[in-house]
Amino acid sequence: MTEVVSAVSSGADRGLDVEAIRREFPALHQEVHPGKPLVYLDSAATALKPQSVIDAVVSVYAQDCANIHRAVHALSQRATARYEAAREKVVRFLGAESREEIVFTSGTTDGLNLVAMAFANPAWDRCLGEGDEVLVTELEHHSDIVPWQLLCARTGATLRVVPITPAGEVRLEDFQAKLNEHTKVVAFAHVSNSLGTVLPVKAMAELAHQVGALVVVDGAQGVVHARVDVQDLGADFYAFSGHKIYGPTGIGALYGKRALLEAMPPWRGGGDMIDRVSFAGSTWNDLPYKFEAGTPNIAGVIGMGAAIDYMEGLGLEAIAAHEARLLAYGTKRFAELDGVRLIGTAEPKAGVLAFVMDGIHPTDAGSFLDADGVAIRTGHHCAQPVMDHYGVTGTARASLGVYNTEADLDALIEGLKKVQSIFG
Ligand code: C6P
Repeated sequence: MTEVVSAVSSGADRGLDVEAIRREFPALHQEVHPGKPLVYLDSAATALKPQSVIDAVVSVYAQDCANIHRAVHALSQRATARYEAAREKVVRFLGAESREEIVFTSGTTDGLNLVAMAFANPAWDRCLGEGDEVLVTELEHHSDIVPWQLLCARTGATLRVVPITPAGEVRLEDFQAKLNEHTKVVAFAHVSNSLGTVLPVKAMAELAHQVGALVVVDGAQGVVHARVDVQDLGADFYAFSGHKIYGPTGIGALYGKRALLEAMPPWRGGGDMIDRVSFAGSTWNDLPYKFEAGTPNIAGVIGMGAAIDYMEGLGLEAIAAHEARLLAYGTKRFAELDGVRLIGTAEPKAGVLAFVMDGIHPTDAGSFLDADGVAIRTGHHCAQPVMDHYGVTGTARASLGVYNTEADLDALIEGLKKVQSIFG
């Protein structure tokens, strides 16, 4: 924690001391090829981990290695206390009302599937049927499309899609035009991973609630780029992943309004989620354990708690301001390049710079950049409908994290110039 605070300068704008931050991320300090130090511009795929997160995970296995909620011995008590303390951190991080509203999952995908499958369960009075509609937007990640397709296939409900504009925005009038009394669920990203678009979540939630629909927000990219307050946003459900917020992979959390989670049937059965089991039938544990069947990712939860401490130590507003500055700088530098088109120019936008190059396949661009140590992602970014919208099979995507600098973006631009010269 002391280290984290030291990475915040004492300036009035709480600007970040990025050099101090960089020292906290061991993965940054390597040559990926001889003489080529890593320039990491792929944080939207997964963020690098600070030493405090790594230490938290290691300490679980090194000292507090026990199962939780099960034993009276000291190790189990310590592990349980750390696990539940992490839940309190998520409550605060998302602005939830209580710990009952935070379910640990394996990530955003898992959380979205949990919610979608509840709408297919006849044990819930909100179970969908023929004539009901689920509304998503055209910019969704596959994790926020396919679970809803599976739901519709099971229930006979219809999936409808809000189109995006050429800039990659979701206009409120287009969203409203798709809402009607049959809309039972709307699901959309807080921030698009393939375009960077920040969606007007609060206004969309208000419109959806006017027709009685529930609002499910895919927060995988949202929690990284701004302070989230699920109550203010009006989200009924909000899912995110630990690995995007500088925490471990394979862990995440789902926020759900308490009354909804109370009424929803459990998704998976197993240990810890029950109250009483007999062959005559079983009853369920209290929230949130009803949705946490089996031994969870204990070290992951505790590591994610450390990641929240890390981000809050730096200041979520300071992180957002740093990324906004870098995004503006990167966007300006891209304008220098002929034959390169940014895909996704929404207002407002988060730290994603996706692009296509005339006559150069994104994978080739990515490979040549990698040879210079510059890590970006290429492909469809698990958002094939977005690629269809722009008539491309894929894009190259640079995405920003708290440890990035102007120099990283300069390395990207110089690398792209070199790629262009190689391809003539
Ligand atoms: N996007 C990217 O490179 P999981 O895999 O469950 O942690 O997160 C899925 C997911 C859902 N929604 C959005 C908006 C996302 O960005 C992601 C993950 C990564 O863009 C990996 S595909």
